[in-house]
Amino acid sequence: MKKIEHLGIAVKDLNQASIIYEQLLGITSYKTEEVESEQVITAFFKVGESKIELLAALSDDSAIAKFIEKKGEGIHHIAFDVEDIYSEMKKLKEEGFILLNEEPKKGADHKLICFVHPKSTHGVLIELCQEIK
Ligand code: CMX
Repeated sequence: MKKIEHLGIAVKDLNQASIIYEQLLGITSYKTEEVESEQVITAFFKVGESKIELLAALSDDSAIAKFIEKKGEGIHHIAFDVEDIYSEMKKLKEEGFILLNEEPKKGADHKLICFVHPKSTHGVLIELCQEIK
């Protein structure tokens, strides 16, 4: 794992939350992107080397809708930048971590991603992400 790539924050209303985060961080979002496969719309903010990803649900089936219903708005996941997602997934699986995808899938912001179940990481949803070059 190279570094924390971003923190994902689940929000109810992306526009309202973006305004607040623009005020807080003193910058504007550099990208808004829908990820159809995850049923989310995202807004990204760059803070130094790190990023904040605001996530809002596009449907009631979305993981974000379920998360907000159960826990309310807040930090949803921590994403780590990895050099080689395939070898990282293989290593974590062998070590007993519960991966939520058998294969990496395409996520927002030009990334291949894989999630690790919060039950195997003391209650924190972890995302592995590798830049698609
Ligand atoms: N962080 C910590 N715990 C979480 C969580 C999260 N983000 N989401 C769910 N949980 C907890 C639930 O509260 C529940 O805990 P308890 O058993 O103590 O009540 C437990 O995980 C439920 O696990 P589950 O029944 O296996 O599954 P859920 O239907 O609640 O789904 C999860 C949880 C993580 C498997 C699902 O949300 C998932 O597959 N996530 C990966 C995909 C995703 O999150 N996509 C949206 C972001 C996409 C993007 O970043 O672009």
